[in-house]
Parts: sequence; structure tokens; C-alpha cells
Amino acid sequence: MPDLAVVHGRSPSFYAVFDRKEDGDPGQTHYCPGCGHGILTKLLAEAIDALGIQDRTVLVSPVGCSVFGYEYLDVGNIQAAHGRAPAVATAVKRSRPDSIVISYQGDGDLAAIGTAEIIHAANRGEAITVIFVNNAIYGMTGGQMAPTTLVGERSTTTPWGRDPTVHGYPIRVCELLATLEAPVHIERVGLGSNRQIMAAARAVRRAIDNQVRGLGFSVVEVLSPCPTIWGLDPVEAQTFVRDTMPRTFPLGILRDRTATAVPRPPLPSPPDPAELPGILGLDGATAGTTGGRAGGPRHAGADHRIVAAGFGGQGVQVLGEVLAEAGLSAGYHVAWLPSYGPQMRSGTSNCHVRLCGGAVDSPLVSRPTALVALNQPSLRAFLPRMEPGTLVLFNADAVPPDGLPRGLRIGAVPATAIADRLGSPRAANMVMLGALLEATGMLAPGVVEATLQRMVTDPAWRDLDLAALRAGQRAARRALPATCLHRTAILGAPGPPGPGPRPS
Ligand SMILES: Cc1ncc(C[n+]2csc(CCOP(=O)(O)OP(=O)(O)O)c2C)c(N)n1
Ligand code: SF4
Repeated sequence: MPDLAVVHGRSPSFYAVFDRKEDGDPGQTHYCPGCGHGILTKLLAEAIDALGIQDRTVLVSPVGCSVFGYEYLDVGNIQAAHGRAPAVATAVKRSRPDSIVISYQGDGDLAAIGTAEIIHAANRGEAITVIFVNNAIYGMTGGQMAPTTLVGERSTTTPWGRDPTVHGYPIRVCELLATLEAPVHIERVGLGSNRQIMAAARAVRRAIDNQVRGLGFSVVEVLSPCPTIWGLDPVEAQTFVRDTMPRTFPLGILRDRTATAVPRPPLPSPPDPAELPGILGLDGATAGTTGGRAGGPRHAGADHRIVAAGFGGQGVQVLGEVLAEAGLSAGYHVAWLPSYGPQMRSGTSNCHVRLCGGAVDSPLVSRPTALVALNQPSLRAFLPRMEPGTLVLFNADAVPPDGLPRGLRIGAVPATAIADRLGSPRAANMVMLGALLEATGMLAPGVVEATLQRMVTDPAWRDLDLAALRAGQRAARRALPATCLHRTAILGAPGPPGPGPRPS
């Protein structure tokens, strides 16, 4: 690797204009004068230039003062949730192994809310580069204590100074990570003097070069001035980094296995989705009733988007799970997304289920093809979001006469009353599922029955659920208006069982 050269001019890895600074000099960043982020962003750009990797670099920007990294560096940019940059970087690197992925994180981001992410990414030896900016404080939010705040240092949350007996000691992240086997390069540098900045430039470039060479996890911790929050002028802040911070955070290389490390082998390929039912043992379980394997032509173009909603304890999630499991058995691509409050009972509970002929693009259902409402509050909550033509099945003797959007295919199924007569109102969820199957024809009842046989191990409940399912089908045939029933789509008839693909 060539040594650092002195270059006068703007790094090509920077955008020509920084749009964020629209009210001032478009060549300026938003960082305060003397901020270490500004220096470090420049070192990053120079390293990217020197290694010739601008077109394949992906910068994962954090939450913190450096949140706008994507406004400055002309590379692939992703903004991650607070602390989650190593997880996002992992995903990018694994899916695009040729990319050079840099996770850039502050100390609040990496060492507080993101502690788990950094430890596990390092422990897995992800072939990413992490730049960890330690300014001993939460800068962006106005100066709260960070895990790295020095003993005695004042912050808005430690106005009398950090007291280890109350707040614990500063966490030395590099030392922690150096206990792990996988990392190849761990180094701490500073921005406290020109000499330190030159060393930081070398460390940053090396940590990225390790990735270019296909080696594993590299992290560079950078002690960095934050004059604004520290209440110092830029020179005083730099002196603090140079003279004071290294007493708690010694500079140097804590791990260097780059000479002996071998390039990480490519990850094993994930199985073909078509093989999953076999791997999961789902194909044999319902043999003869599955109606085809995943991705088969039988469901081509199908996209059933169902929302089921009710109170906790009404079996909304079980309804969704049975539907999803049966869909998987029948060869659909499937997603089941549960959502419920902290209460076990009586809180709201809903789930999104998708049964698709092709790959599921999102588990979230924002434009349902069917709503199954097990109680009145759920009906009222979800109805306004339903588009004309959506099937709505409501657990009641009759649909409410007022406040219904126009154009819905809405029908009442007295599921609780039916289930009560069969033995327990708790089987109302299966009555509603039976009605849904009858109305849509999305699954052959035999597939769902086989799924129930498999999932419900208590014989008494299994019999009740099966009876409730069949009663729901009968009730739908008897009580639902013709507009709710897609009789031609009921399985057994050829052709796609649902509407064509549409964005969720
Ligand atoms: C999930 C979440 N929690 C809290 C916040 C508020 N927040 C924004 S920046 C920040 C601290 C950032 O500090 P640090 O990572 O040290 O970066 P700096 O600003 O010092 O560069 C916090 C707590 C948030 N945006 N998101
Ligand atoms: S508050 Fe501190 S970390 Fe944030 S931009 Fe200003 S000097 Fe930099």
C-alpha cells in the first residue's frame, strides 16, 4: 500500500455540492467548526479515492451528528436505525460480497443502543469495516452521557461529573472486541494533533484495505473532538483529545491478524425456495392434499392479502398461523406478521397474512383483499382503510347499519354464537376461518383440515376446531350475500384462485 501523499484539492469521493448547506457555502458540511467528524469524513474520502473503490463502496450512516454522511460522500449510501449499522452492513456485505461496506458510528450509537449489534457482527467476523467515532458524549442530542464519557466528565445527564459508583466506568469497546476470536484488525487512533490525524488516516485506510483484500472484521476507534458540547474552543478540544482522552482510551493496535488472515470463504448459498417445503418436512405432512409445490403454476398470479383482527384471546394469531401454515402446505409463498399489544388478553391483536403465487415482497398488508374482524372495535378500526371490492367478514349476527364505506363486500358471520353452540366460544376464530375459505376459495378445505390435525395436538380441541371450521363454511354458504362469495374460485375449479398481483 503506498504511503500517504499530500494532495491539494477536493476528493473525488465527495459530492461537488453539499445540498444540505443550501443556506450557506455549498462546500461546507453541517459539522461545527473543529468537529472530528469533519476531519474523519475527509480521511474516509481520501482512503476511498486511494483504494479506487468509490463505485463499490456502501456507507452505512448512523443516527448521530454524522447522520448526513450520505449528503457528502458520493458512494452507495444507506441510513440505518440507531445502533443497527453493523446489522445493515452485514446484510449488504452478505448479499453483495463485492461491495466495500463501511459502518460509521458514534459512541452513543455503537456503544450504547447498538452494543449487541457490534459485538455480534465482530464475533461473526463479518467482512466489514467499522469506523467508531468516540467523542465521549451524545453530540446530536445535546450532550447526554455516553458509555464512553470519562470519569468526572460533565454531561447534561451527569451534571456533577460521571461517578463510577453511580454511572459505571467508561466502556473500552476495542478492548472488549479484542476478546473475540474473529476480528482481524482492531485499532484506536485520535484526532488530537496533526501527528495523530496522520496515524488515523493510515488506520482508516488499512481497515478498508483489509476488506478489499477479502479479510474479516476491522474496526478503528477514533477519539474525536466535539468542541460544541464540551464547551471548549476547537484548539482546546483537540488538546483534550491529544492529552486527556488517551489516559482512559490508550491509542494503538489491539489486534492485527492481517498478515496471517486468509480471505473469508464465500458463504454457503441459501437453499432454493422451491426446496423449503421438503427441508421443513412440510411436503409429506399433507401429501395428496397440498395441491402443488411452492411456486408451482397452480397459484400463479395469486396474491391474497388478509388482515385478521380482534381482541387478544380471541385466537386471531392462531387463525393467521393456521392460514399461513396451510398456505405453505398448498404451495403458496407465505408471510404471517403478528401484531399485538403488551396485554395477553383483551388488548388489540391483529395479523397480516399473505398467500402469494410468487415471492412475497412484503409481509405488511396495507391494501387487504380480505378483512376478518372478530369484534366491533376491530371492524371500526380497519374499515376506513379498506378499498372498494375488499371482502369484509364480521363476527356478528348482522353488519352494522351505519358508517360503512361504500363498495365493500361485507357479510356477517355469527361466529361466536356458532362456536358457543359447538362447545366453546373460543373456537369462533375457526368459524371465521371456515367462512373466509368458503368466501374466497383460496385453499382447499382439506389442506386446512390437515394443517389443523397437525397443529392442534389436544384431541378435544382438534375436534372442536374442525367442527368449527366446517360450521363456518356452512354459515358462509347460508348467510353471506352472493357478492361475498367467489364460488367459481373455490378450489377444485381450475385457474388462479385469487386476484392478480398488486403492490401490497
Ligand atoms: C431509536 C432512537 N433512540 C434515540 C434517538 C435519539 N438520538 C439521536 S442521536 C443520539 C445520540 C447520538 O450520539 P453519538 O452516537 O455519540 O453520536 P454523535 O452525535 O456524538 O456524533 C440519540 C440518542 C434516536 N434517534 N433513535
Ligand atoms: S455537536 Fe459535536 S459531534 Fe456534533 S457536529 Fe458539533 S462538534 Fe461535531
